[in-house]
Amino acid sequence: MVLTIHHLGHSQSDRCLWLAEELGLDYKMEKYDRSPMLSPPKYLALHPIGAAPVIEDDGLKIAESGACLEYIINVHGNGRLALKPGHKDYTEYLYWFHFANGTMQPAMGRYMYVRWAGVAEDNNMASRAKNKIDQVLTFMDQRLAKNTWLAGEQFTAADIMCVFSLTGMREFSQEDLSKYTNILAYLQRVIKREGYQRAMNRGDPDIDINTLVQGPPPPAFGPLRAKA
Ligand SMILES: N[C@@H](CCC(=O)N[C@@H](CS)C(=O)NCC(=O)O)C(=O)O
Repeated sequence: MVLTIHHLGHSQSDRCLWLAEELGLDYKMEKYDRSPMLSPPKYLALHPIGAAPVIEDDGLKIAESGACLEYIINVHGNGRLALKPGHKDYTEYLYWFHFANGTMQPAMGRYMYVRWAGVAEDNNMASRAKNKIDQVLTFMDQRLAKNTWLAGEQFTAADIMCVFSLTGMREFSQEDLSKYTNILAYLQRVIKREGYQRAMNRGDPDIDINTLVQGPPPPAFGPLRAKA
């Protein structure tokens, strides 16, 4: 059975598609639309947590982006796009790979909920959440001022892990990236990659990626727009 990527539209499962395209893998995509914001029943039935991504391979079912990426790299990619112990940028690779879901995505998510709850900006909880995002983005911007990719000179799976928070996630939490010029330049490098373009065209052809990589907040995901 060929590797199957269960892709929920406008979601973190674009990481799996992007990785598979960068590695040139033969894979099958099953596409699910959000309903209206969260996973539809068919996606919920895939896994007890019901969140994207979920992949299937050889009778195995795997969830969590980080686990899916490591699995694909090790089982299908011959270790490509990961840096190994002994490589000079190994620890940077590890750091940025885990920074994505360990620090950045939770920071974006916390502020998203603060916004959705309509908490006043001077509220202690809101300002803490906002400060954490500023800290995260400033740190990443400084890293990208001196490095082409997050781990260093080489494009790696650490980039694949982090980019969603800067692109797709901003349809749900409208961060303004205008002052982070190094992040914006980095995103231009990302969208020029053929693997990224193939993944987005296959997985989310309705997304205009150019609007998601500009500084000003992009339009909200459809149902959120309708609510506003
Ligand atoms: N840490 C998880 C997060 C997964 C997650 O929350 N995915 C979102 C999409 S970006 C989702 O499936 N949301 C719909 C839902 O939970 O119903 C991972 O990286 O796999």
